[in-house]
Amino acid sequence: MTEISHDDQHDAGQDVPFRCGYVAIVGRPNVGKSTLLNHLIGQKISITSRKAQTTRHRIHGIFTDEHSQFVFVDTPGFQTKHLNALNRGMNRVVTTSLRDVQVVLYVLEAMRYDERDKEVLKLLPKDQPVILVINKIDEVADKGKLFDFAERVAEDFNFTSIVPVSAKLGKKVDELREAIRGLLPESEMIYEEDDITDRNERFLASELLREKVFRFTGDELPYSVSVVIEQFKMEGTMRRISAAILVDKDAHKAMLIGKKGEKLKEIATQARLDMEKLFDGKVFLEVFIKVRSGWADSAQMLKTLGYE
Ligand SMILES: Nc1nc2c(ncn2[C@@H]2O[C@H](COP(=O)(O)OP(=O)(O)O)[C@@H](O)[C@H]2O)c(=O)[nH]1
Ligand SMILES: [Mg+2]
Repeated sequence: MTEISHDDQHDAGQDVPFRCGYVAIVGRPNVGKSTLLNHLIGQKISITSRKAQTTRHRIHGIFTDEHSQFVFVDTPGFQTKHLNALNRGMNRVVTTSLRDVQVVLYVLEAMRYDERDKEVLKLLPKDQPVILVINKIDEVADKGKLFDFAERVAEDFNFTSIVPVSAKLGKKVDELREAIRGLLPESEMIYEEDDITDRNERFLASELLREKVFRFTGDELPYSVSVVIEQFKMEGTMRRISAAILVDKDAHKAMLIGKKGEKLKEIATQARLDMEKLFDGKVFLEVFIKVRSGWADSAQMLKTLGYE
């Protein structure tokens, strides 16, 4: 079956060679990498929030069209502070993600370029195309300032091209995809043509729930909150999911539950709606909260929770 559709594609393309490759998205936390990935592939698979440590795992987002397949690699932001076991592990994920990719997107927030961004810049390969992506241009009133900003950053690195975008509004994201396309090597597809990510539904479900925890709680709830899927099964076309949110202290548990349990209810409802959209089917979601102390500092616990 796959063979036949491949041949069809080739005929339609009139000998345009198929291109496919890995595209790493790097930058310090909060510049909008995961938001950009979701818009590049047109589906929400990578969670986003204004909190710094939202993305903890590497995830592939796949976009396939007639002539090319893009495999985007979203990474946790490079952490320069608080080097506990979780953060050290995340930095390792960033560095190893840079190996074996054909194109790098180096993402900055418009008009912000400081030491933390330069730390990331130092890690970038010199022998591969690197595109400077200036994100959040919707927040810049005077667009003329973007030129000076781009020029200043380009003094520090030989970028292949510079593309200003607004990931949140999906502005110029198509232009960015086109800028990347020509840089992909000629190659067969790596994934199936209808794959959108390398992660399974169980993983995606736990991430969507963690996103809601991040979004619906204030800064007083620490970043160490984690989610474990305890049960995931199909009942006909419905997915039945039981999830546990792990927190450090009883006080954190109380914050998550909220007055009369309203906070937890809102978190669970929003997570379920996102899951139903992504999985394109009904979801029954049950959420528990468990208190477990110190997990972000324990290498053993991190392994149990599926961190690399
Ligand atoms: N105004 C604006 N905000 C954005 C844009 N892209 C992302 N954000 C916001 O920036 C925050 C961090 O985004 P996220 O994708 O999680 O950043 P990451 O840590 O680099 O993956 C979130 O609150 C996003 O909504 C953008 O183009 N414009
Ligand atoms: Mg992210």
